[in-house]
Amino acid sequence: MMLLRKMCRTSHAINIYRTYSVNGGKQAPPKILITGGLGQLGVECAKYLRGKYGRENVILSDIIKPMPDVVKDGPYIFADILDFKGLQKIVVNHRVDWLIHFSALLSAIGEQNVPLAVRVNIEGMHNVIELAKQYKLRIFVPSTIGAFGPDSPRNPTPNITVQRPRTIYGVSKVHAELIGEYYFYKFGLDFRCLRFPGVISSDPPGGGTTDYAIAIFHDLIRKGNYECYLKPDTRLPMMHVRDALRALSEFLETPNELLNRRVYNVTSMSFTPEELSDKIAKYVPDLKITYRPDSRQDIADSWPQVFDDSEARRDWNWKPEVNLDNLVALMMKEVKEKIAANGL
Ligand code: AKB
Repeated sequence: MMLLRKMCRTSHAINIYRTYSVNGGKQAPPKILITGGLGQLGVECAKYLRGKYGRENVILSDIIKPMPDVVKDGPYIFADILDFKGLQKIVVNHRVDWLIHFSALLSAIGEQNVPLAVRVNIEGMHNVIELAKQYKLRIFVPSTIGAFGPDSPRNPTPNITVQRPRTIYGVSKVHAELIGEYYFYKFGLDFRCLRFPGVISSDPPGGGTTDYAIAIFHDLIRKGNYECYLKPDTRLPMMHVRDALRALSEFLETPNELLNRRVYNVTSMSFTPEELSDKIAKYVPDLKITYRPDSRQDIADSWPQVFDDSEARRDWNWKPEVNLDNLVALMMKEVKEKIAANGL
């Protein structure tokens, strides 16, 4: 049985105000609300956490009408992160304890609609952080390698360094990191944040710069060729979704007293489009890759190449499991299954 201590650390005092006991203990497992549930991570995250805490304890939410298989998996509700009262109602009615806030426009799509990115990524963050403070929720917000910029050291990029991103996505994520830390120190909010590298899953890409590493599998499996929007030698940190969800879950369960920070870098590997396609060639021998760099190249050139996650390894034992070889094997299998199931 694992005891999860939720501590309230204010600028004046430290006091424990809630203890969770999961995996069959005396107290109930946390009730978890996931926002932006139909983005890249939501559905898989809900599956993962339902396996741990029970089907009914993880509520997936979004403003989009879900496919029938999403609803079959467990509770799904409408939640608009720009509607504060609506969010209050959900937290009260469903007795939410933990909030996982995935709603965000990613880097490339954010550049195409800056006002919308400001609303969703910044105003939305204001709502959920205030909500978490009011109802004493543990709140997880993902950040990203995109929270760094051309002035940051790129190889490796440490946990604490210069952050001057040049995308609205990056600016909104630095804002999220800072306001979360501020609420932790000022109000004792249990804010937790991981800076993810490019997360690779079989779901089709969703407007990110690292998404070539997803699209390449879909196109090569379906057509045998892929036109890459990044140069062949563009090195970026990456992680399979399985590692990303395990990192999120282990981090959320870590007792507060072990955390020296509220924001940690995590990663699994770094590779270039050329290195990735060389590995895929073992499965698709006559593949054809062409390169036509576009505006996403400038974004990638301002991001970390190798991410230093030594602080996460030290403080809460983070250890990736999926390397480049496993990643390619997993993706070949998972994308083929997805295409067969959905005809994507
Ligand atoms: C993106 O490319 O925008 C995201 C990210 C690295 O945060 N995948």
